Amino acid sequence: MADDTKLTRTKQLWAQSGKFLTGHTSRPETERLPPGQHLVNNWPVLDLGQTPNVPRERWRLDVGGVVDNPFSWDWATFAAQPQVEKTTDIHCVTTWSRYDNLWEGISTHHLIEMAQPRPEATFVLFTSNDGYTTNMALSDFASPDAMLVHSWQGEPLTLEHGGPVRVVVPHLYFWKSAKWIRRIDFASEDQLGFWEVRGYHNHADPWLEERYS
Ligand SMILES: Nc1nc2c(c(=O)[nH]1)N[C@H]1C(S)=C(S)[C@@H](COP(=O)(O)O)O[C@H]1N2
Ligand SMILES: [Mo]
Repeated sequence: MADDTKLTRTKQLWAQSGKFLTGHTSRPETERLPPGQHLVNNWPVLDLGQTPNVPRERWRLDVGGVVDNPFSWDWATFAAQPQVEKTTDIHCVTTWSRYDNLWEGISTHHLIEMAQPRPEATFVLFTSNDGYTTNMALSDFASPDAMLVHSWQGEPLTLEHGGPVRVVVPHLYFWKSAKWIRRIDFASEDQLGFWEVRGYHNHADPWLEERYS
């Protein structure tokens, strides 16, 4: 189609992902806790038990797959991208939720605009420095609240929570938010990640209790 320019494609993606924003912001405070969840004030640590210690000086992020502009960022290049701050809630499938987490980093909108995914790119696979993987639809990754973060509550993200840089996709259960992110691949086909092949739900919407498949 003549109007299938890169700009049109990107705009369509934003329009698709706008539905998440609408659902989120219109929810009243009394309905803030998803079904089956309880509120915590601490921030539990959950992972496979392998904490990869990659300092900022040696950190790299590779972005590739079916994109027009694959790239590899070091820390300085990542830090030079437009920075945003957002406050969002965490919902873990193990039933704890934590409100009002202040994140600082880059929006996934910006990363997607830099990478220029091709029209056939409809899925994203995340690979982390501990070998962990997780997957989602590109429309979920493009949610307006989704970020790659380096700071939490104004302090550098600690190693145990995925520092130097982790993914945060707050409208999905937290296992979809990869700690210690190493690479992001855009793909035309869905590839299940670590927990998704072990029976966790492929989509993971806490409001629909999409815990296990
Ligand atoms: N790289 C990596 N990312 C990961 C995990 C992991 O084991 N490795 N665990 C996931 C799970 S199951 C959860 S609940 C959250 C926990 O993040 P937190 O330890 O910062 O609370 O990280 C997710 N991201
Ligand atoms: Mo989890």
